[in-house]
Amino acid sequence: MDIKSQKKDVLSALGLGKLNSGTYYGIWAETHGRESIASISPIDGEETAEITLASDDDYEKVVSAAEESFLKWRDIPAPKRGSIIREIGEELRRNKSNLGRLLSIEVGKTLTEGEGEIQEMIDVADLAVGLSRQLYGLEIASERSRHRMIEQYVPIGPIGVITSFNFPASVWSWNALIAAVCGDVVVWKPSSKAPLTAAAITKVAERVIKRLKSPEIFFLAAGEGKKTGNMMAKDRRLPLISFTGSVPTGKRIAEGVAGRLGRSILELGGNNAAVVSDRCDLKLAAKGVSFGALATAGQRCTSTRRLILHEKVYEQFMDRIKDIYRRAKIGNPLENSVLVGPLIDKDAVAKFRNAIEEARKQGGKTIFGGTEAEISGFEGGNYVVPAIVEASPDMDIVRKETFAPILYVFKYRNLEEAIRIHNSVPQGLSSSIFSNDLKEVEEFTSARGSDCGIVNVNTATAGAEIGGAFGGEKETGGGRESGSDAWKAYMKRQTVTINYGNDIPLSQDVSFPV
Ligand code: UN1
Repeated sequence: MDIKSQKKDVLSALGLGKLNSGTYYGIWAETHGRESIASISPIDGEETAEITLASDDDYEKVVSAAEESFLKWRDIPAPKRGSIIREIGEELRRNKSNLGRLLSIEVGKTLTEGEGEIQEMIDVADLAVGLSRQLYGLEIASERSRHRMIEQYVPIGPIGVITSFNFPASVWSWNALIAAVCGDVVVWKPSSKAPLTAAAITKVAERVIKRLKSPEIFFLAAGEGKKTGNMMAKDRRLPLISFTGSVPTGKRIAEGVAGRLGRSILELGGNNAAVVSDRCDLKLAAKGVSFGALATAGQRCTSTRRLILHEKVYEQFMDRIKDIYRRAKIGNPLENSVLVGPLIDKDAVAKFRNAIEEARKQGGKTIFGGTEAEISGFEGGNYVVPAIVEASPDMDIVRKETFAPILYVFKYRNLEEAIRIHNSVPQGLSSSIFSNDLKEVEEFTSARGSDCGIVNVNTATAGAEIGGAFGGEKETGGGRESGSDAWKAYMKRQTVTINYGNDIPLSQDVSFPV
């Protein structure tokens, strides 16, 4: 089927049309008379459909409705909230293939990655359902007689979630589905580069909510990027803002939130490296490094951007990597044989080219790719040939995250040097070591090793499971989302002291003789 027909099919299967509303607050705002943005597929450079932008007035309606709904939603016992999320998970399961296809069309992922992202949402839904019966606090021994001291977690309010184009579905779910079982409702501002996926997901959730007559939980305000982002950052009615995106935008959002002493969860850029030791399974490492560097055409925050390679295996390993790169088919990501789809837009292609040029000026040598790719039948798409650049770790361009498939390679002699190079960038999201040497593995995963939030051994920097807490250190922003105890960030922690005696004994033996 050609891409035009696929677009048509998938839109109708998901209840979307050529013009869709980008504002949902229990009802969808009218599309008539509103400004709109187009969802342009990077596969062919053609519009798939349009979404109306949420105006200031729409935003107000969304946040007011969210405030009201929060009061109802937080009153529902958490396990019952979980059972509503379970139904949403089921509805996602039923729509997995269409949602995955729409996502691939909208952002250019391969179909397996598009569907994988919907699977990630389903996994988060399952996790959230279990969690809904496990939102536990503590009891702490009180020093005062007939006093009981407990720590409990209560819902925090309507929260704001701002997502990026590269994971337009799952990152929302890491926040939204977990926050929902915690008793929060969610105002979502999706990336202006992926608004259709957001509308489709909101529709899936809406169906379940209406069928179960639940209070509204998931709100949508697909407003103009910077403006709506800033409004949310400054909005006191949203006690928590979770932002995923670039470091500069993250700083702006964090400042806005901090200005009102709100809370933020930041998941910003990565500059992830893989250390490949001379004591590893080179075949496995080559697979891991190339998946990390090529998946989503290098547009993951977990993409492998730097390869720190032991000098003894340098030639051998590079031959393997180049061979994989040569064989990796670039093109229409809806075709099964394709491994590398397009970049999100023309601007991303320009940034890719600039980075290659900068690297050259700074002394780097491109030994593979680095050019634009023409794909016959898809001339309007944004295709590039993934690049491998021999570089030096202190080059300025290497210290920056370029959201494109560029792999910088350096040589190292001993692990200490590898770790030094590894930790020398401002970002701290994900990392990998490929080694079968216990001492090296332990060193890399110790406090003296990787300084990232995510540390992998013999597996790729990209492709984290949802069960772990996801996020990174340094300029990556310090937030944690999805698994482990990340749920605590979506709740207020309260220390509760209950005196059931007949007097008021004071702590620290303070006396107050009245
Ligand atoms: C992102 O790029 O923002 O670990 C998230 C991974 C995916 C998530 C990436 N599960 O690569």
